[in-house]
This record gives sequence, structure tokens and C-alpha cells, in this order.
Amino acid sequence: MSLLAEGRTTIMGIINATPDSFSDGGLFLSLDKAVDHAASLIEDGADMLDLGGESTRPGATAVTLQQELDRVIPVIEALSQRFATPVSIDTSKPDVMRHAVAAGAVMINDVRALREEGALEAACDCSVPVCLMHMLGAPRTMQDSPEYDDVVIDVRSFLADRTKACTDAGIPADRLILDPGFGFGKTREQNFALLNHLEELRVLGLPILVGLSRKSMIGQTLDLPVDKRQHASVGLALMAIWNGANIVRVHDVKATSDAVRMVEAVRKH
Ligand code: YH5
Repeated sequence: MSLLAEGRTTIMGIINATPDSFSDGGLFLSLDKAVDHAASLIEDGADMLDLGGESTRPGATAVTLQQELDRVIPVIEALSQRFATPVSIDTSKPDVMRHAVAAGAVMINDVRALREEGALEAACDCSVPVCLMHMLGAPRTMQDSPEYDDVVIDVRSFLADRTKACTDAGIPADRLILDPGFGFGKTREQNFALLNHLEELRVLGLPILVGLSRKSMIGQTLDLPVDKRQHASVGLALMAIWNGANIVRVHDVKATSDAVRMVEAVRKH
């Protein structure tokens, strides 16, 4: 897969285009802020950027197709004009996938693993890599009381099923990336089990992407607010890489990049 270099971890920097992160409204202000944020993530060492217009936090309200398009399409156009860094679109909506790829996005990141109606077909038509993420339930209620027989086996079999659904729909397996979906319908202990057994989630040798950055399992363990979870996030990213992750989705690109590149230098020796 061309977005991944052999023996090197890909660092995906998170850009948000949801109003929680760019609160003061105005479309142009948001666009400028998103472009500035992207420029600093690239400067810090991001190999790719992930842009999403839907908040998937528990309790967040659903966004309409038009809202999501308005939020993300101008940003993707601006980013792909200005920077060579690949942009991934974080969406579950087939029409957003199509417009985003037409606007310059080169990867689809779907927290619903192409389960929305029309998503398999849209992703197939787009001919770009797709990240399939595991989520139990829906964002609004997923943290209510998630239950599994065995979280590692259940997540693995979900990812294997979605891989099969994709290949049946005409998406070649070598275009797929798998993600256990840390925090999406999982208790702290279930997240820990997945991180400890990450290598068991590998299906058909596909690359693994993880998003651990600033998530609640850190807050629950260290009692830190979201803006003070950077050091713990770097530690978790390193552990995930050690256990087989190929792509890490992070907010703090510079800190993660220094740590990851240092580990790679030692490993290469
Ligand atoms: C992911 O894991 N996550 S959005 C709550 C936080 C901090 C961060 C309470 N999109 C993933 O980043 N896509 C998101 O603090 C994702 N994998 C993939 N592929 C949630 C998020 C976050 C939530």
C-alpha cells in the first residue's frame, strides 16, 4: 500500500473540522484555522492528515450530509492545493466519500467500517485505501455498557467479516487497513486487552491503524483532563507500534514523531 513505507510507522495527524474545535463559527475562519493547523502538523512530521466533520463523541448530535460536506470539502480542496501530504477523510457517509475523494482526499477512514447503506459501493468506486474500524453500537450509546464474549476474538471476527464484505463488494484486500477502534464501545479494561493483544487482530496480513491519542482510558487511569494527556498518549502510541501497529492517529505529532523515529533508529541498528 503506497501510503505505507516498509519498516516505518506512518504518523497520521488529526485535523478537526467540527465546531467543538473551531467554535467561533464562520466558514472562512474555520478554513484558515484548519489550513494553519495542517501546516503545523506537517512541519511537526505528519506523514498524512485525517480530517473529519462528524463528532463521534458520546452524546454528540448527528450532522446532516450538507453540514458535513460544508465542513470538510473546502478544507480538503485547500489542503490538497497547498500541501503534498496525503489527506484522509474521516466519514461514514457515501456522498461525503465521493466528494472528498474528488476534492483530493486519498484515503477513507470510516469508524462504521462501511456499514452505512451505499458505503461499500462508494468506497469501491473511489479506488483509495480504506480504514475499517470496529465500533460496538452507535456513538451516542456505545459507552453505556459494552459487553463481549472475548473482546479480542469479537473485534477480530468483526474485522474479518468486514474485510470479507469489502472484497465481496470489489474492494481489493490490499486497499484495506484495520483498526480495533479504541474507545468505541469499550471499557478501559477492554481497550487494555486489545492493546496487549494487538497482533492477534491482524487479518490477512493487513496493516493496523490505532487511535489512542488523548482518549478516556488515559483520563480514567491517570485522572488527567484531555489537554494534559500528551505524554501518556505518546507512551500508548509506542506500545501499539511495538505490538504491531503500522499507522498511529495522533493529535500531538511532534512528540509522537520524536519518540517513534527514535525507536525506529534503535530498532534498525
Ligand atoms: C480511531 O481510533 N477515533 S474520533 C475522545 C477523546 C480523544 C480523542 C475523550 N476517529 C478514531 O479521536 N478513526 C476517532 O477524549 C478515529 N480510529 C480511526 N480510524 C475520537 C477521538 C477521541 C475521542
